[in-house]
Amino acid sequence: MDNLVKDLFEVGALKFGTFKLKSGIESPFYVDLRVAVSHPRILKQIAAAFLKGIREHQVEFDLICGVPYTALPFATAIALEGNIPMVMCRKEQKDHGTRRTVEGQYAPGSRCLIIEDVVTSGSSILEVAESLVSQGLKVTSAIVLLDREQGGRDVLRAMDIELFSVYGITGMIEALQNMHLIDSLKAETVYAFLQKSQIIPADAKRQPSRIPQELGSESSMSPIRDQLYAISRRKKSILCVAADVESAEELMSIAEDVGPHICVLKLHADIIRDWATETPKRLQEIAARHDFLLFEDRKFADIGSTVVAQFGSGTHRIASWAHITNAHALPGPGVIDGLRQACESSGRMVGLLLVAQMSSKGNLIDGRYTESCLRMARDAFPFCIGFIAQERMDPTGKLFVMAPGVQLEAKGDGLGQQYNTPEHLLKEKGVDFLIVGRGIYAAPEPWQGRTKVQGTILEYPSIEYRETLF
Ligand code: S5P
Repeated sequence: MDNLVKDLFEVGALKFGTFKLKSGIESPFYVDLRVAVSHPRILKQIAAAFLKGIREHQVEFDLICGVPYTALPFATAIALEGNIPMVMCRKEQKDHGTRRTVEGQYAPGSRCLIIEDVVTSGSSILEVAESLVSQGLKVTSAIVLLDREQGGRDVLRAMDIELFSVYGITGMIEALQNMHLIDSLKAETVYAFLQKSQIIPADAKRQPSRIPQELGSESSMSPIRDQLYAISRRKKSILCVAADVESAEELMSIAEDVGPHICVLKLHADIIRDWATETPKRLQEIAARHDFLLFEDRKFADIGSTVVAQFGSGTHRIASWAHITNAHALPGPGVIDGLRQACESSGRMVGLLLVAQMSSKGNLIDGRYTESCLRMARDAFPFCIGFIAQERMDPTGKLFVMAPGVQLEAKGDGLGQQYNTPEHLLKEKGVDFLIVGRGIYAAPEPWQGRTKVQGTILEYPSIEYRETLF
């Protein structure tokens, strides 16, 4: 086994130094197993190492599937060496022909072992597992050549997938040290890095959300998401206030009142009877002064070409001022493509949230629809940055959840709205941000000499409040 580690090191598949990862984080080591395809001898060794791991762990399965792209040749080599049937999972769904996402022949209910090259968060394995399961296969385990030991195993376990590994990074570092290929200083730097870059073990639905500790550590490819997280940390706020009022003056007045306490102000521009050209400018000025983002809750739900116009033109010209907007996934990915195109034309970046669940009683969204939203949102990251939903969606935490239907008392409004308490949504459901409308701007009592809005808002949890709670 050590021969393989040595060979990987020598062909540059394992590098030590300072490397900027896609996420922006600097890592003291870099793993690039793609180079293995240029060395048939190494590819053969990799297949043998996987087969040994599979035997040793007594993994039970009927067929294998590699995570595209790097693990595809690995899976092929394992299939050949071990005489094991294989299926292939598409990274992109074809939009012609069979529309299958899994290629190959298999009996429904067959157990599929996922093959991966490197695991960090486990999200790539989860995506493949979702495709396989949607096509009638069972997925209960995955095996990886190198586990970076940053918490991916726990993420997968929370989703009922057992992860086996041929190497853990710690064992690999020890082997390299024993062969005098790296010195102890390098090894220590890697250990220190691993310690500080753990992904929160996510029991997907029940863990408290990641905002307090993690939002800072993980820079993303989405400037809007980064901006939101930065505001959230600066102001210790997880609140989005929904200002569903009918006049521009009322809207401005709520924005001024809640401004210091929120990270997002959500509005329905089409409710405002006197919307004017300067309304968005005034909102932008208040948002900049109080440091919050503007979220137009337009819930786009039409074909791509129509949403291009709805988003960019018309009375509200949403793409020209909103920081965040949302859409239903119902029309398919075209709705996202349309919104993205309108953004590109306007030259402004807007973050999109998909409505994956609703708070209203009797809504028609079911589990399969929500799963499809998750897939669509992942495909659309970093344009799509999260969800409107009632519970945590993405166990890796890359896509956040804003939950509406929040009041201090869990009841309804007589028109189908169902309220949950902040504690329930944060603690039990693991959502990231709370959307509160009437619970704040229509609260009954003024409080200690403040306006009703200012008084009530302080009763909702901040990041600090939540840290003491959990
Ligand atoms: O499922 C949903 C999705 C949304 S965006 N349920 C909701 O209530 N909303 C919005 O959140 C709704 O349009 C309203 O603006 C806000 C909730 O307001 P509240 O007054 O009931 O807190």
